[in-house]
Amino acid sequence: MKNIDVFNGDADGICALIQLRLAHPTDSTLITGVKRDIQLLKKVSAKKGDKVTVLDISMEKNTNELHNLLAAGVSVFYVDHHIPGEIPKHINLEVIIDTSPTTCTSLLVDKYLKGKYREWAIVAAFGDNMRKSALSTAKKLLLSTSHIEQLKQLGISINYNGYGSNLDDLHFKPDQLYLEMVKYTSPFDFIKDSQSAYKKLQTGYDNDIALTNTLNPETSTKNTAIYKLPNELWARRVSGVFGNQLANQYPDRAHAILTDHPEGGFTVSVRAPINNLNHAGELCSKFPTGGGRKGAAGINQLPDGQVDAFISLFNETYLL
Ligand SMILES: [Mn+2]
Repeated sequence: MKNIDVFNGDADGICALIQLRLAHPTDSTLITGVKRDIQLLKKVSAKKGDKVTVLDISMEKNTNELHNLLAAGVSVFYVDHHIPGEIPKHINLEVIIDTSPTTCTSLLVDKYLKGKYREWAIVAAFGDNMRKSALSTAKKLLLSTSHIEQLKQLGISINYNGYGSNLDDLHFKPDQLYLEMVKYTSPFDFIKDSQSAYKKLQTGYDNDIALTNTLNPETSTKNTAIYKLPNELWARRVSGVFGNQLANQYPDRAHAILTDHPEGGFTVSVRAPINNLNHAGELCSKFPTGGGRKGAAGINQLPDGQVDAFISLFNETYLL
């Protein structure tokens, strides 16, 4: 019997698996990718009796492969917070899915494990830019403001590390980062350890985010702003966290960040206004390679010819 862990390469996916594997250590095959590489079940080869754990990737985008695994006699444990589509009913499928905009996969795992590795769940909630949920969870642990700030910085930098067109854009491959961090039962030990990956992660984030200071929106209204980022490595890496930063800075405004896609067109990140976490997933799902959650979503490759259509739909959606 083989264990296969399939997880999104962002903070939420990685911290969800850290919690599960600290609680239930086991040898497993790791399958992950850049944050936008979500059709991960395609990469799974499993047979009857194997156990696949799936974290923080949309079931809707993996539905055929999920059906195939179940039909082959594989057991699947699925935890996620993206719009799932139709959830199959199967004796070998255990599902924890909650699409509420105030929860993320790591918070769902935290609940499942009854708070056993809660600090890692807080890191993830900050990574997914769910500040309110992160803070209310941190309150339960009676953490000091400066400790909360450390978990927040870590969450933001792990999330930052997941962005890029391909694995070569990233400072750390997500599976490497997972293996490095799962050695620490507490994220504070990872942060404190001068030999850990933390410093490189933090420096990379600081450098890239500093470069966004000079950017101006391509278009903006009272309710929306659209940024186009230059076709550079730093811009591909920082696009997601830059969107979160704008969302936090202008909580009543919706944001879209467009970066050049290497094969043409654009990669799009959408952030709903923090004060109205709605419609982002729906909006992006109207485009063939789009999807996501109510508060945060994206389009993997928006063809040049559909940019205008996207911009008008985006403005229409959030002018309401
Ligand atoms: Mn997530």
